[in-house]
Amino acid sequence: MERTLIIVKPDAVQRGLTGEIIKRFEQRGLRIIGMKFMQVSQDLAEKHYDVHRERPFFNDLVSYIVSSPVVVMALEGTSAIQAARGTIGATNPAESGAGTIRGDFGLEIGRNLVHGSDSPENGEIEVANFFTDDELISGWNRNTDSWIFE
Ligand code: IDP
Ligand code: MG
Repeated sequence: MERTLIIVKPDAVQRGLTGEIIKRFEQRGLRIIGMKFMQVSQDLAEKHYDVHRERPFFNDLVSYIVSSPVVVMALEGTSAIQAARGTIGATNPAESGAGTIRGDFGLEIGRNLVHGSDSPENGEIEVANFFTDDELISGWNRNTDSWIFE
């Protein structure tokens, strides 16, 4: 089982797309192990995007993620990283295929609606950055699990 951190970014929450976005991960088969509505702090934003610190868009990226509340989810599943990133689409919504979240709802890279972790290692790190252990319910079972996980 892999873990991925999903952030429904400020633009998606403001546009009333939270439910639509959660639905897509849920129907993909990923199991929710944590979820909350929160305001990301400047410190947490800088930590989350630390790998992009030297990029020219870093300040805009941090301003964007702290600009308004977000919904964060920790999801678990086989190939959770790859599956979630497929559901999300390419970084630039203009290059993202129809049927993906960014391809269906976005136009610009700086308003691309959703974050998903890019590797199993980063999934673990990012989930731990956003959730305390007691906010996570790992290892619970859905009655449908055997119809989703072989
Ligand atoms: P990802 O979200 O698809 O994993 P990353 O390369 O990790 O993409 O970039 C993190 C976020 O930074 C993107 O989701 C996007 O919001 C923003 N971003 C990435 N590249 C650019 C850029 O060239 N200009 C402006 N914003 C960018
Ligand atoms: Mg990334």
